[in-house]
Amino acid sequence: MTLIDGKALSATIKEEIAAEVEKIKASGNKVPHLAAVLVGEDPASAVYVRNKVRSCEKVGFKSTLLKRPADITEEEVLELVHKLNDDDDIDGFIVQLPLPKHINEERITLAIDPRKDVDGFHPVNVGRMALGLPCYLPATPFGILTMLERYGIETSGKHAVVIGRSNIVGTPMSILLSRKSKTGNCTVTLTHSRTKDLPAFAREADIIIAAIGIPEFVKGDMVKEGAVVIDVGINRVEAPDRPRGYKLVGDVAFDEVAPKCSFITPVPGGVGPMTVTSLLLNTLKANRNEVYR
Ligand code: L34
Repeated sequence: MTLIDGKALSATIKEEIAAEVEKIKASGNKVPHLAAVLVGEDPASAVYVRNKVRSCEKVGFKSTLLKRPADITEEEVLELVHKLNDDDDIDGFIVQLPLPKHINEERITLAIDPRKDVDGFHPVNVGRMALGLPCYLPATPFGILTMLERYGIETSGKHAVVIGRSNIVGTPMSILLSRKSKTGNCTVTLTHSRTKDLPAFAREADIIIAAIGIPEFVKGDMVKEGAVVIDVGINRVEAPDRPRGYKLVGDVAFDEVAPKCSFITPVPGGVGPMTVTSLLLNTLKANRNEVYR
């Protein structure tokens, strides 16, 4: 069993990005600038955005964090988005999700200029992704593809079972793995909460992408010997003995599943850091106008 070290891989890619930033500087061009909008006090979102800002600093990007209170109106968020769209110094920006319930996430996402949508959440980027056109790939699926590629994991002809159909992970992952491309060419089964006998599908998988948001949902008896298991879940479960009062648990029952796997990602230190690094890669693309020319 090989543990896919997302933290270490992410550090390696950040060094590569930092080297690119040095080249950009040396040629007298503007360094990449990422802005992040964080609304409200969701503690997990605060951690994720902090990791994004720190990673920008690490690679030499400029970053701007726009923190707003939970009671901000939808109109005010839209105004902020328009400002960021129009700000020539900013190459790309994200609005961290989830947003408070009174704000329509769809409306906010649609307001983002696709050219600055480094999350790849705007329908223009989602459509381009589905057609295999140049686009910003959503960061989590992008990070997963990068892990598969860098660990030399063959995907062509494999049966991938995606568990969960969210807009930001399950759905794009199923499309990307099935595409005719380097880390694609899989036969994909997309399973979800209404799937009948989901474990039977999981047992047939060469590659499992667990992104259903239920702690330790994937048990040992749901995994075939030699399978590749990518755990996208980051669930906070109460743990009074831990300093923070909680621990992070994936969507995979790691201790049961790991011994059966050829490759598996841990939580934390797996997909999470790769999500952050992929956002940096998208911002670099934005800075270079690689997607929209
Ligand atoms: N707009 N909203 C927008 N873009 C995104 O790409 C995200 N996502 C998801 C939630 N909402 C979003 C993230 O940023 C999930 N996500 C994310 C980012 C970073 C990490 C996990 C999820 C991460 O850094 N995880 C670390 C430690 C987490 C911790 O200590 O709590 C890990 O090792 O998994």
